Amino acid sequence: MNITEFKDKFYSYTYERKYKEALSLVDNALAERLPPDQLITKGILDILKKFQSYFDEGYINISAFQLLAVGKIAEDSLEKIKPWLIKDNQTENIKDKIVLGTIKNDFHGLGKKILKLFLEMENFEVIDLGLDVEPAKFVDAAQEHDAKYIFVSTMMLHNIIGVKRVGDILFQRNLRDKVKFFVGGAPFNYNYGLIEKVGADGSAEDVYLLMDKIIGRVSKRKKRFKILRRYFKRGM
Ligand code: B12
Repeated sequence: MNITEFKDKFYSYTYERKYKEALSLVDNALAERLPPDQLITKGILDILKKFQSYFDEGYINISAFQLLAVGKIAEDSLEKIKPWLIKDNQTENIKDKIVLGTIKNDFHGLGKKILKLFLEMENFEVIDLGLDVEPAKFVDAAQEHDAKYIFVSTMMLHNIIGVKRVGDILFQRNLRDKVKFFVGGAPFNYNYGLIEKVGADGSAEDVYLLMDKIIGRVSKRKKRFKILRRYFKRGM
């Protein structure tokens, strides 16, 4: 099996809500030594984006129930792939600490899960606060663990107020220069202006762009492509 075949089959199984088949497809792909990071970035992430666009653009009638099934299959597949993502270089020093979570009232956990996997792969220490996190808790955790970054994820526009609150609390506690505040998720991907409005230092549409920002590791070709895509998106 190659990655395209994996993607096609994974799409059919998720679309038809065939949980067991999708999960054993992941097992087979891993057994056949398909690169685990590509199973995520070129497989599962692409499929999620496909469902995302169906939902956003109303191409086909996708129910919340269907999305729940897609979410469950994707989450459990990621868990299966996780142990295969262990870095070759285990001796590399642990990088900075990152406090990560979704903001209060937000239960969209897939993006956060993917970020955590890739950040840990890059040897960052991730303090995962989970879903539905009060704004102050992000700052409390950053102080407690002496974290360099706070990463707040949200998929819903009306939760932006909670995200801004994190920035405000950082400011009130005189931590604004000490802690880097990153935000991400659908609202920021659709409207870049919101990044500044919530007082964040930055955002990223996906894990590659994020890694580029925090450790500067992305190929020049990929970077040019992303910049172009971003340019056209802004123009729309
Ligand atoms: C799947 C999905 C669900 C699933 C979630 C499953 C799960 N386990 O997470 C279920 C069915 C449960 C769900 C529920 C709901 N959903 Co929903 N959902 C989606 C959908 C289709 C895809 C989201 C997703 O998982 N994408 C895949 C992941 C991998 O991508 P991602 O999260 O964007 O993450 C990537 C980047 O954004 C970035 N990133 C993410 N976070 C961060 C953080 C930082 C710091 C950085 C740097 C980067 C970063 O990196 C990630 C990896 O590449 C979106 C559509 C959309 N446009 O996003 C709607 C969407 C987010 N949902 C929406 C809504 C309205 C809801 C519900 C309220 C529906 C309802 N009426 O019940 C509930 C809300 C539940 C709640 N309170 O949280 C709306 C929100 C609209 C708004 N007002 O903003 C959307 C936009 C759909 C729409 N167009 O209307 N949903």
